[in-house]
Amino acid sequence: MIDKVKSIEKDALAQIKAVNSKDDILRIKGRYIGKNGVLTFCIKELKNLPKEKRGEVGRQINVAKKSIERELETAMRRFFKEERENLFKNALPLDITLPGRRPPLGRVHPITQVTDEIVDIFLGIGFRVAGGPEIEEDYYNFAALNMPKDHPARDMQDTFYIDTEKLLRTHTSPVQIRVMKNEKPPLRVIAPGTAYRRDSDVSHTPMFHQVEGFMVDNGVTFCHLKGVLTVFLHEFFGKATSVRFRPSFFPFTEPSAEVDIECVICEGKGCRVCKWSGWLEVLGAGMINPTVFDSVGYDTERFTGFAFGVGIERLAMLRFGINDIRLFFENDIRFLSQF
Ligand code: 2NL
Repeated sequence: MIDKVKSIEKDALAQIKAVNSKDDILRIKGRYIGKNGVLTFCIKELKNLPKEKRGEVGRQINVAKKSIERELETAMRRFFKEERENLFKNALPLDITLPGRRPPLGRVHPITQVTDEIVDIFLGIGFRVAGGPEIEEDYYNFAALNMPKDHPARDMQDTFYIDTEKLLRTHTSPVQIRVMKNEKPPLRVIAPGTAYRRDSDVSHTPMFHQVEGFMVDNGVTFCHLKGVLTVFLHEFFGKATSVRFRPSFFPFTEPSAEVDIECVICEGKGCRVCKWSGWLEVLGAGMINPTVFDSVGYDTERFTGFAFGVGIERLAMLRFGINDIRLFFENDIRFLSQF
């Protein structure tokens, strides 16, 4: 029996040496140590041997089984190794120095970039930011700003009405009225945001963006207005840009002014953008009309203030050299990805 086991082991090891595939290995495994394998059969035969022989034969079977298993394992490893090497041999050459493919990244919209820049400048000179609803009441948008019911600025032509009470705000002034009604001077506040007017051509869109601002305290004068707005324009367009104030009219300010900068396109020499004047209008401003202070309950003997409004699209067009306002809202990725 011992000799039989040894000869089985010898046969198995010889066959393992000669294998050509993983399937060969699996077949040999089945033939010798599988459920119906010859060595497995020997184990079953042990019980037919005399008791004193069983130990020795059993040990011999174990030795044979171990060595067959070890050789099967080694042969299997050889095939795995070859397989892995062939995988690399047949693969396309890999250039690990090639640059990666960048995932497309979003950008901050140019209107948002310019808004953030304006807000940063005013934060730097002591103003804070306020916000409010875009659906407004007639009172906050018009009445409190000295615009009586028959005022042309309230005309159906310019305003999107929702019903007789509610409308889309036509400027961000109502935000400032709400702040004044809720708080006491001294106040320095800006209100950046979206506004709506029934208007659409190369220089107007039905939705547009504004930053309005105001300062109210005891003793605020037109000098403060000029100083603050000049600092703002010098920060935004550069210190070398000349600034001028012209008399104007707004129902909510008295006196009122429009503010021009030297044309940033032609440096004041005259071009199509400045209509050959050398100047560009960029701001409206004025001393807050006492009737507005009456609306919010401020003592006009104690307090004065200035207010201003700036259109963001206009500043963004000048900053980036864009000639059609509608480009900002078409959301063409070829346009937006340039900023
Ligand atoms: C313009 C003109 C302006 C204001 C806005 C304002 C707000 C309150 C009271 C008084 Cl609550 N005035 N805002 C004042 C003057 C001009 O904007 O042309 N904006 C683009």
